[in-house]
Amino acid sequence: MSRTVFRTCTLCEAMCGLKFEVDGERVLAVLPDEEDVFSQGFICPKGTAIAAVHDDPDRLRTPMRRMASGDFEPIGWEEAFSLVARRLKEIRAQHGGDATAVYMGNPVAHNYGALALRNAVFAALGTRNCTSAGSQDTSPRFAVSYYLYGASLIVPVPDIDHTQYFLCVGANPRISNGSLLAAPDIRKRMLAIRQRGGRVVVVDPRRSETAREADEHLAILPGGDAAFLLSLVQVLVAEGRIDRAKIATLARGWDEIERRIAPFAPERVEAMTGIDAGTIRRVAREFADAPSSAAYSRVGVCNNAHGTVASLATDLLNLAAGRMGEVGGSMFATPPFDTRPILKLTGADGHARWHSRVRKLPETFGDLPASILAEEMETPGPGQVRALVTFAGNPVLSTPNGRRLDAALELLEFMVSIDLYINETTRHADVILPPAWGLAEDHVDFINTAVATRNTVRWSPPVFEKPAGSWADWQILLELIYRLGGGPTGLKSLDWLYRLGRRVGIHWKPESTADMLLRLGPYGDRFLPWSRGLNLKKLKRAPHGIDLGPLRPGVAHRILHRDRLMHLDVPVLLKAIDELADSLESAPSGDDALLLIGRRELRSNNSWMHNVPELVSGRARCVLLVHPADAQRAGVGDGETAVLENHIHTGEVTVRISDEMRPGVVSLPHGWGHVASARWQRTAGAHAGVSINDWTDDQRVESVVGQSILNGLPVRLKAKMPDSGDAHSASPARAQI
Ligand SMILES: Nc1nc2c(c(=O)[nH]1)N[C@H]1C(S)=C(S)[C@@H](COP(=O)(O)OP(=O)(O)OC[C@H]3O[C@@H](n4cnc5c(=O)[nH]c(N)nc54)[C@H](O)[C@@H]3O)O[C@H]1N2
Ligand SMILES: Nc1nc2c(c(=O)[nH]1)N[C@H]1C(S)=C(S)[C@@H](COP(=O)(O)OP(=O)(O)OC[C@H]3O[C@@H](n4cnc5c(=O)[nH]c(N)nc54)[C@H](O)[C@@H]3O)O[C@H]1N2
Ligand code: SF4
Ligand SMILES: [Mo]
Repeated sequence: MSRTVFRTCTLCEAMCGLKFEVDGERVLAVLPDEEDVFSQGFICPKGTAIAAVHDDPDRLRTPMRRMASGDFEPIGWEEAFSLVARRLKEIRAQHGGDATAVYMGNPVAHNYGALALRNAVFAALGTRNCTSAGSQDTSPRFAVSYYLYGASLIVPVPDIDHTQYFLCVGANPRISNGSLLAAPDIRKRMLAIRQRGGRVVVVDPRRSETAREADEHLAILPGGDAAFLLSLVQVLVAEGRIDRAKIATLARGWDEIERRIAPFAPERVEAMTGIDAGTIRRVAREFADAPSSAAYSRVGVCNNAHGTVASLATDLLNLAAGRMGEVGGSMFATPPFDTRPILKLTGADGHARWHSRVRKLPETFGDLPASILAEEMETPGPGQVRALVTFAGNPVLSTPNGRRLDAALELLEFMVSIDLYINETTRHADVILPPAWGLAEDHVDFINTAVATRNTVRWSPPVFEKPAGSWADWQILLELIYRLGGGPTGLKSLDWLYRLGRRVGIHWKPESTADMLLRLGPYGDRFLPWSRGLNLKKLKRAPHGIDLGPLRPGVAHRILHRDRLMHLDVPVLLKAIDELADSLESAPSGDDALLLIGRRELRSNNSWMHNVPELVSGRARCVLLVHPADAQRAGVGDGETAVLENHIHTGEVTVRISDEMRPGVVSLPHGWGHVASARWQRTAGAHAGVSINDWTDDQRVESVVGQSILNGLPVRLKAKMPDSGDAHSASPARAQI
């Protein structure tokens, strides 16, 4: 008998409501949930493809152990857990906690059980060598938020549903469906801005899908955004368009900013931005004169040179133009789960409280930059990384100089991965522990509701019952934590209680944490039986979610600093502005060099889901977009295989000639390069593509947070000579344990 289950999509930040038609263990259809309070019937092709991941025969269903041949054999859960716990404990006893590193990938952000245990994992391992996808996409934003507002997760959201002027910098929400901007069907929302007489301006070296539908596209030079945004602020200051009294009610330290940005006159940033001074002045005036306006910058800016200053400058522009906390401006969500107190309690939040051993790069929000992994494994000495735990990540494809990491993983004494697939990274693991995965789990969103364009909350039940004998992600993590001597909070003062409880059959569940956060949050019942506020039980009775209203105006209500002001007088940020001012005249590229940037494709989800036939069928997507003039200079034609080279790597790419590129800039999507995992993911292997991170440089990091610089990398493009190019060779297998 078929049944219907409503569930939020966990693949990206848009949180679309899905409607699953299910018969037994089979998904008959995945449709949009027309009644979802947030997405109101929108979904993208990836949402539908969830069913194919569920049915994928290549998805792992039992723990796997790597053999000396490099192939895998299935093993039982008890054997797997005891092997993993024994090896991790041995390495900790012999070499200390920091000898084990952790990498947590993007899907953790959509996995509340794993998020709740994140710090407990680090504490149980006793390591500070924690890394994540954050250093490829968000660390600059987190650090800026931490300093300005007092918590990394306080991120302003452009109020796109009410704005009359949307300045979108280094983001392609038409394809990505927004990042740190949860807004399903962004295309419709952007069209609506134009329909109500507003203006959309997109700043991107490529005329992206989003730029194509904007009023104006500014083809900036890669890495020019920080200078561009500060120059807009400088124009507002120089033209006397600043309301200092108003700013003083919201922020402290504005004077320092004004002094620091004086060098960023439009004429002086032309070389770095590739945008003429007249245009910069005009955009600044338009932004200030519009009835409402919101500036937003994202991944193309964050994972670039000066990503922290650019993220800061985005907020400064909104503040300078009087748009901070205003309807139609840059606002703050009031999320139902207020995680800030927990993050404070567990010491998870902060910046530069410790540094990496080899390169001394700082921690951000508890994570070190992932680009340290290879060198920490290769460099001998106390604290050398000898073991790795990966959770839902694929750093060989997603972090810079992936091939170096690919080789370094073979130096490890032990590696365990918690993942659905054998991929380019997990193929190195001694043991892979596969979760029963999302559809067999309940779900609430802990993070993305904090960056949504409207306040909502929704509970998702599992679509299927968890198969007997299978483990959820959080159960796997918790089992490992207990076996390593820890507990679910990561705090010694509390964990002994949970350990005691477990012995008498009382178990920690992420659901209880969700219930507590909801009840203590801004809409909660505070545990008062007569309250009309929310608790999980009430939430479960609303299958399409509960609408909690529009974003609330004002800034102070979200700031954690005691004085409720934005703090702009932050030495590390001010110094970074000064350093940028000193480098304004330096040209970003060499003579014959092209600058390589990345992109996302609609039917792609970072490095995974390429094993879903519907998502990889048709025209090849892993192609290098090259401007016609650059292609002609290199002597390469459309559809041809050419050679891309730089100081890190030389390899082949398929060229697509396109005038959507700024001349001198070429674009390759990330997350491809599946030759090494073709044995285990057959469809992905047949559409392998190449990894952009074979060319990116792990030593090239932004100065404040050590964020990977993944965009704007100098490369040379050449026609293919007979015999050139290479293949992704499989690394030798580590000895069996
Ligand atoms: N050059 C360049 N590199 C980039 C980027 C770029 O723009 N340019 N973007 C960066 C960005 S923004 C990100 S977020 C990273 C992403 O890179 P990563 O975070 O390293 O990983 P993903 O490619 O998202 O792979 C996710 C893995 O999790 C597994 N998985 C999926 N769902 C689950 C689950 O529920 N449980 C478990 N245990 N596993 C699961 C999948 O099988 C897959 O192996 O890439 C970054 N890399
Ligand atoms: N379809 C799809 N959706 C996704 C994902 C996916 O893989 N596929 N991944 C999800 C994840 S993990 C994230 S973090 C979000 C990211 O979502 P977004 O932040 O929207 O990131 P991208 O789509 O990579 O768009 C970045 C844009 O920046 C441009 N760019 C590159 N360099 C520069 C530069 O120097 N300056 C400027 N101004 N622009 C530059 C690129 O050309 C590109 O158009 O998307 C999420 N959604
Ligand atoms: S836009 Fe994102 S959340 Fe919505 S269906 Fe697609 S992948 Fe899922
Ligand atoms: Mo990301």
